[in-house]
Formats: sequence, C-alpha cells, structure tokens
Amino acid sequence: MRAFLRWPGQLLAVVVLALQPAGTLEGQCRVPGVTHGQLKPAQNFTYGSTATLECDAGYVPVGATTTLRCLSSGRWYPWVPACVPGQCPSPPAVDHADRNPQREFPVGTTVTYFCRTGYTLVPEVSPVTTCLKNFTWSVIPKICEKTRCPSPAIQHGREISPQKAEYTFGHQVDFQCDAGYTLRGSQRIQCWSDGTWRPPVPYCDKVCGPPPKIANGQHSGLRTEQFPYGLEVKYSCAEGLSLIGDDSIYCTSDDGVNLAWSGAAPECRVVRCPRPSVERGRMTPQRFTFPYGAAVQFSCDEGFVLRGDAESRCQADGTWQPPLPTCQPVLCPQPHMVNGRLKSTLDSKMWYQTNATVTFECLKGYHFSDNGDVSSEDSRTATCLPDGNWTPLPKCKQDRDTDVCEEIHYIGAVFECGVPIAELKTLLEIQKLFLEIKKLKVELENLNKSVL
Ligand SMILES: *[C@@H]1O[C@H](CO)[C@@H](O)[C@H](O)[C@H]1NC(C)=O
Ligand SMILES: *[C@@H]1O[C@H](CO)[C@@H](O)[C@H](O)[C@H]1NC(C)=O
Ligand SMILES: CC(=O)N[C@H]1CO[C@H](CO)[C@@H](O)[C@@H]1O
Repeated sequence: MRAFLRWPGQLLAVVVLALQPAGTLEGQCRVPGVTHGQLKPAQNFTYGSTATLECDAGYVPVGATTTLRCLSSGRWYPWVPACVPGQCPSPPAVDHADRNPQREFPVGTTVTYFCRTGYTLVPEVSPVTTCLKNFTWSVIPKICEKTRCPSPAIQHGREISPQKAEYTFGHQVDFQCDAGYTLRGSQRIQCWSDGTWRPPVPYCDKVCGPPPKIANGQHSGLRTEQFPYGLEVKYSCAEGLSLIGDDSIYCTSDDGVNLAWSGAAPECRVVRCPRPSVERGRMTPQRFTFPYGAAVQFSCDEGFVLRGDAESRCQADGTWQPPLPTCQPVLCPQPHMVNGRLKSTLDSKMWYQTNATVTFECLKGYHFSDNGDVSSEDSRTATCLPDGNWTPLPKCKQDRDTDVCEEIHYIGAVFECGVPIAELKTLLEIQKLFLEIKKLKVELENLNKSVL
C-alpha cells in the first residue's frame, strides 16, 4: 500500500476499496489467488495472523516456507507463493530390465522398461510406470522373466543332462538315442536368447542291427556301434578260405520305414578246384593252386583246335565252369579239283588229318600245267596242313588250251598296239582261215589213221 501513498487521498481510498474484494475488512490482508493451491484458513486474515499454503496434488510450493504472515502493511510475508508441478525421484530399478535414459520426471511422466537379452516380457504385464501425484511411481510388477525354450523332448531318445521343469536361456541339453537308433544332428544344444534351440533339436533315426557274423571270417564293422542307413560293411575270410557270395552288404530299406541289411552275409569255405588238364593243350596263367574264383585260359598245341570255352573259372562247389574244353586235331576238308580227281578212291574221305597226303590225276584230255606250260607228270600230291588247309592243289588244263591261249595273247597284244578296227577285222579273218585249215588238217590225219 505504500506505493499508493503519494497519490491523492481520495483516489487512494477508491483504489484500496476497488482492490479489496467484497466483504474484506479494514485491517486485513487480501486473500491472495494461488494457482494450483490455497491458503488455510481461507479468510479473515487480520494483521499479524498466519496462514498455511497448501498446493494441489502433484504441485509443490516454490520456496521452502509454507507458513505466511499477514503484515500490518496488508502484505503477506514471504510474498504470496506459488505452486509448481512436482517431480518424482528416479524410477526404481527393475530386475533384468532397462529404460531409456531420462533425467526429469514431472508428475504424469511415463517410463517404459524393456527386458535385457535372454529375458522376455511377462505376458499381459505392462512394462510402463507413471509418476503419480503423490510423487511416487506406480507399482511395477515383475515384468521380465528368463526367456524359455520349448521342451526339447525327442522320440526314441532321451536327455542325458539333468532334466528340467523348464528350459531357459543358457541351458544346455545333451541327448542320447535308444538302442537301435542313431542321433542325427547335434548331441548338445543350447537354449538361445530368442527362445530357440541352437543347433536345432536333433532326432533319432533308425539303424540296422549289427551285421551277421560268419564262421571263419569277419566284417569291417566290428568296431562300429551303430549302422545307419547306407552304411556298408565288407566281409573277409581267414587265410586260405574262399569268400562265397557278395563280399559286402549295406544297411538299406525295402519299405522306406524299416531298415535291414541288403542281403545275406557271404560264407567262408575251403574251395579247391582240381588242376585243370586239357590234353594237347596249354593253360595260362601258370598256377599251382586253384581256389574259388580262379580263372584259367586254354590254348591247343599246333594241329589241334579248341572245342569249348577258352576260359573256365573255379566254382564254389569245386568244379570248373564252363566245363573244360578239349583239343581236337585240325582236319582238312576233302579237296576239290577242277578237271582233276583223286587218283585212288581209297583216299576219298570227308576229313583228313594233318600231314595226310592225297594224290591227284587230271581228267581225260587234261594235263597238269605250271604257268601255262603243260607238264608231263601224270600225278601230283597235296598235304593237309596243321591249319586245316591243303598245300596248293595242282591245276589241270585242257591239252590244246595252249594254242588258244597264244591266240588270245596275240589278239590282246594287237589291241593294245592300237591297230585300227578295219585292219583288226582282216587279221581276225586270216586267223579264222588259219584255224579252219588247222582243223581240216587234224580231220584229214584222223581220216588217214582210220583208213590205215
Ligand atoms: C500414492 O498414491 C497412490 C495412488 O493414489 C497410492 O496407492 C499410494 O499408496 C500413495 N503413496 C504414498 C506413499 O502415499
Ligand atoms: C606232321 O609232320 C611233321 C614233320 O614230319 C611233324 O613234325 C608233325 O608232328 C606231324 N604232325 C602230326 C599231327 O602228326
Ligand atoms: C468465517 C469467519 O470466521 N468470519 C468472521 C470474520 O470476522 C467477522 C468479524 O470479526 C465475523 O463476523 C465473521 O463471522
């Protein structure tokens, strides 16, 4: 009010009356308007009386003092305070959760938590807390729990690590399959932070039982514990014994479901084939023992031919298959001669042995000839060779063949000389006359002989 003192008195009174709310009396402090708060008691503030400032919920007084005194000057001391929005302290830590960095938390602020790696938000729980009007944080229940992996149970197998009621992030599980099954995949898996198993949960696959054992032999799977689909085992026999059958079998499936060995195991037996003997024949390779499976090839001595198969193999029953061949002597077929025949009908056979010799003679009116010359011999021979052929057979030629041949040679030579056709015709006519004269001479001779 001191500020008004310099004003004219009447004006001052008007102003004071105007400033004082209706019903206020002289000697009292004015009721101050306080936003977001009020004074208690609410009226009759005589000089010297005190009042207490009460802020609305969520508001706090500015300054430390909330007790006010009404001074005789009509003012309040301290000066009429204000209520400002309050703040919450830092939100509480939540297990396995973090929040965004934030420093100011006025009333009404919300803070959202999120779960750390390996933890998952509990279903149907809100991860949000709010700064309440009484400057506390709304209650936050447990919001993060360890991430769970689904139960890793497998068929035809079990966990060998201690079994748990539930499997959370970081858990390791080891597996083993039942007898008759093999593990496909990783034997050890771990629950990952995203709730999956890594590596993926394995499975147990059927296996074949141990392969059959055989007397006097063994298989390659003796140190193998499991025989999965596709595995092959090889059999071998004790020294000196022969393996009869397929030397290996493998684990397979006929119906796509059950597994079984591909066939029966082989047998180990003593198998000795007799030394193969082929008369007049030879054997390769040269060997002294003839066990199961041994193969030999045969060939015959000269003059003999192989009848049967050239190769034979020792069988499981001790026999040779195909049967051993024989060596038969090579034979020459009956020789056929043009214009000639065998001298003795006793010599006539269908087949002739090697070294057999036959004697020929020419038919009547023919003679043996060599290179066009007529030979005076009246018999010649041929010999059956070891390869089934005859030595070259002799040739018989008609007696007068020589004259005709000479003529043909002559005509041929004339042709080759390039004699013109007209001249050639003349020559041939002379030739014809010559031959006719010759023919007449012969006839005349014969006539003379008959006359004589
Ligand atoms: C704050 O307010 C809430 C709800 O209005 C109440 O549940 C809680 O108990 C209060 N806290 C204190 C410390 O008064
Ligand atoms: C044929 O004769 C030759 C020579 O005399 C002889 O070496 C060979 O052994 C004979 N062959 C036969 C099958 O008699
Ligand atoms: C509310 C209250 O107490 N009002 C009182 C204020 O003072 C006057 C005069 O002393 C009283 O008449 C009111 O009743």
